[in-house]
Amino acid sequence: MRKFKTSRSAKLFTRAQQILPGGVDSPVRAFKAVGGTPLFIRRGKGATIEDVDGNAYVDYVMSWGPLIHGHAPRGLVKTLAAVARDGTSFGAPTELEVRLGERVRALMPSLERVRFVNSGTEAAMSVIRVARAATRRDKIIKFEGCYHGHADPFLVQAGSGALTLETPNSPGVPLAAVANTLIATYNDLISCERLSESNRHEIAAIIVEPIAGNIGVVPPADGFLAGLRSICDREGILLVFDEVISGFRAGLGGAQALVGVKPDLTCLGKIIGGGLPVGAYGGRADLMELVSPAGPVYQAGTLSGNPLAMAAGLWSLGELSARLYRHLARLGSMLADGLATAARDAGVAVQVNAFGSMLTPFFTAQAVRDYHSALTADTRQYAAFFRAMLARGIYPPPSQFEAWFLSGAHTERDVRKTIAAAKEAMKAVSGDSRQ
Ligand code: KE4
Repeated sequence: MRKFKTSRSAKLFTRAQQILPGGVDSPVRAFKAVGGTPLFIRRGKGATIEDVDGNAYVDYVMSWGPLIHGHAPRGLVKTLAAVARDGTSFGAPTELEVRLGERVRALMPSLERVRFVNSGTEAAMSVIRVARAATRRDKIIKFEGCYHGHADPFLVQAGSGALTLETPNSPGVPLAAVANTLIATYNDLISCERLSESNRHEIAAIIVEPIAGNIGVVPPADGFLAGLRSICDREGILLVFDEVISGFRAGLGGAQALVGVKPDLTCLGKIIGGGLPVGAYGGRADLMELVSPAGPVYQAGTLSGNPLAMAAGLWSLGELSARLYRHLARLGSMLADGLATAARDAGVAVQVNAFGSMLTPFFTAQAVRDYHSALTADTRQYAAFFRAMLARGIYPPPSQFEAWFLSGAHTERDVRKTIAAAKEAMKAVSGDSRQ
């Protein structure tokens, strides 16, 4: 294990903290949950990133999910250069957004209409507005540990960085803003039934990550999503799938195609922008036709449908193939098995949850199937494991409650290198625990 020099990152982090709160533009990047100085990244290529000190790492953050084809694929860079030569934004409609909308609908037919925005947060906050307008109801059900961006109504028992930094409920969110947000337990239909019965005719929507990624990876239990569909059908509630992570990650039609449950509305992001700022929401035409200017539900955005993001999304979706998903599934299970074996051989209690090319090693002996079981994970052990992996040239998510992502650019060699590093890192964790 060679000692990585990180003095340039350290200097930049000191400077960054004088202008950016916490020295970053998104909290989870600050390494607060894992210790040490965040690495400032100079470039990425394929499955590898390089920090400003020239150290290279096999990357499993992959920008938190968008880069299903890896960093800076040649075709994407070429496409962006060509589009940029004609202008970066017009504040006017372009053919690119029409084509991307048509491509999304072809792959995910439940999105009969779609609106592009600039982030998953915007997509989720807008889709709830549509659901409330359509049903004339105010309440929503979300699940503990699921994360739908940082808009006020969702910052209740939120996952991802909010959970990582122990602020699942954020100051600054007025009680009134979350008074209509009901909290259920992921993979627990009874908790949803109870809420729908005690709030009959008051709930506009149930919003769920069909494959939870922000608790860390927690796949849906058999029947869970179909059960939500039945509750919604019975109670006149709209079912919203937040597929910002799972959309096109889990398969060509997203989680909804894999599980065979059709939501009324869907949020998308990440992969449909190929690493550029993007979000989208869409679904049944009768609902989406409520959105201004077709209908009265107002939502707008200066850079919505931005030509560069649309072109990046078209390129990314155009490169999706059955062959890619087979590659991702194979490497995903190879990595999941390798991490589990490394932990077991080192005597460290780890549960590896995986779904295709996304996975999370939870440092706990308990099976992780929801927020509370995820909270049994030893975050100190994860932090020690993270640091030991970084020291061996592997860059996992700097949080126990996030997903590791593979890409088409990852190779068997990368995964073997990662497993070899994990074998040593798990021994380091086990050694620490014995002290
Ligand atoms: P953004 O506003 O960050 O584009 O998307 C919010 C969002 C909505 N829905 C789901 C299911 C999401 O996972 C996200 C954002 N994901 C996190 C990572 N788990 C973003 C990383 C970050 O906050 O820096």
